[in-house]
Amino acid sequence: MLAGDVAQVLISEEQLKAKVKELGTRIARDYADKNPLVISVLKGATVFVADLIRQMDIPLGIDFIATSSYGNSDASSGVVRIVMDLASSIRGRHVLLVEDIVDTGHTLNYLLGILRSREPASIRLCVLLDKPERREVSIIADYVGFSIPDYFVVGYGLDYAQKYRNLPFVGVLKPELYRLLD
Ligand code: PRP
Ligand code: 7HP
Repeated sequence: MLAGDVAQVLISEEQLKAKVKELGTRIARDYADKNPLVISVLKGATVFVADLIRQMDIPLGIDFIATSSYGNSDASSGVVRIVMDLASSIRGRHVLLVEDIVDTGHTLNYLLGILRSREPASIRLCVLLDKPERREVSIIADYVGFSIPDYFVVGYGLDYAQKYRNLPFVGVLKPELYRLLD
């Protein structure tokens, strides 16, 4: 079983559910009359955003953008690429950018730069997980689910070598499973 590869559950399914509800309620209150465009960063944020928008009882749109920097390893290459762009214009829209995790900060620094240059009415950032100890560029999210220690985590959308995204909790793998695969 997949869950058998996990050494420690860091954030349980129940904790995730409660936090997503709290965040969704807060964000919905802040964006009540703004018809925000919720932009999710593929692939990691998909599970989080799917749950988050269902806790936001307001009109909103969704779009997706895909970046890549980690390849199949547990270390960022530091070079961020857009591998799939948005389908719609964000000019004049109130944008909420949703990410699964901010680690070194390179992905969000790059993305925020690109999105700001497209002249949205506003842009705010919501991250499920924040690893402040690992930061190389300053990123301060407007909405944060959990601040976590410097562990490479999997589950609830987060992968290691494209695996484990479908675990319903956030956990740490058994140490012998972390290897560079490419
Ligand atoms: C992961 C994660 C963030 C980024 C965070 O994406 O989803 O986008 O790394 O790391 P950083 O703050 O050090 O830049 P990844 O490139 O692994 O793609 P994925 O979302 O498809 O897993
Ligand atoms: C990227 C990433 N992907 C999965 N788990 C982590 O802890 C990560 N940090 N940065």
